[in-house]
Amino acid sequence: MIEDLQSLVDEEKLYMSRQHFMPRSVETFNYASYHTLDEVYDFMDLLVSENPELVSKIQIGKSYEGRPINILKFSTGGTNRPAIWIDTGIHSREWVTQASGVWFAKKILDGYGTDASLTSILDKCDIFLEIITNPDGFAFTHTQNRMWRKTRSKNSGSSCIGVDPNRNWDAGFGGAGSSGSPCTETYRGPYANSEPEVKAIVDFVKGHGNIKAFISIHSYSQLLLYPYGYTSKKAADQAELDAVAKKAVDALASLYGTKFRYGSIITTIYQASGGTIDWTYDQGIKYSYTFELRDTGRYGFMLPASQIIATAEETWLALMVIMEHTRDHPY
Ligand code: BHK
Ligand code: ZN
Repeated sequence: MIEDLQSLVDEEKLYMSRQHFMPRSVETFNYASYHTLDEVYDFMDLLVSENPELVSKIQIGKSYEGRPINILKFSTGGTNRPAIWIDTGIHSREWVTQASGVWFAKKILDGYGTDASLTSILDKCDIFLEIITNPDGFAFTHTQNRMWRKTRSKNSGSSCIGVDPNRNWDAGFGGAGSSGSPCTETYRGPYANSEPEVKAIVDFVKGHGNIKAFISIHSYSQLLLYPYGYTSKKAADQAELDAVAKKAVDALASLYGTKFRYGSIITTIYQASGGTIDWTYDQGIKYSYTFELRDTGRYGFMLPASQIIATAEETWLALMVIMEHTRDHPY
């Protein structure tokens, strides 16, 4: 098993080393490869410099180790329009999610003015895209440990590093389905929002006040989940969330036949407290969803780069269903 992981890590490194050239434009960027943090940050700058009328970059905070936390804003005008949020890579080892995030950025760019549905979404709503939600963890997966999931903050009284950023939100914080032990993968942290990577989003969401859909993208397991994870209480909007999820997974499967299960977090996987979308839902963001992208375990977090584009393409169809529903159901 360890030998198998090591050979996959080596293969992935070798493949990436052949793709490590600085693209001159978003046209020549290699969307079919995994990229380092610097490469993705350079991609964001290229995207903005080539398309300043549609895309801007906002630094919403700094990571524990001082890296900028950047989001892309896609906007065709207006003031504080209803907005759709998409984040990828809050768990750093889930590389197909950040790679899909890059692909989504290109898809949004190309689709505005050519794809009627996306154009109508962007004529009413802004889209915020946070591709590297955990920059310290992501850098660490490239340099030290490909399987790193958490942040990289120091824990007082322990030599173990990091907090699970999907247990650190102020929604049932500290409850069942999270750990109080710093050495575990689901360590919740000393208090809610202790992680600057989480606090940056919390401050942005509260400051914005008009985010209507919040989609947090993980891998793997092929699931589309909605609240709650911290309680077995049903979300007030369960029927609507479930109907939209069914439509979204059907759209996803229509491309390559990839099957996603869907349902509430607690009934579909397990109880988990302090999770992202439970917090956003309790803030009043009705269309709060989490995806778990490919695969179901054959490669897991080591999904081959050859599957990046197909994964992003099929996920995009599901995202469009959620975004269209958001556009058509103002609240
Ligand atoms: C998703 C949403 C909310 C709470 C938990 C989950 C499952 C997720 C996790 O945090 O335990 C599984 C995971 O990272 C793999 O992406
Ligand atoms: Zn995850």
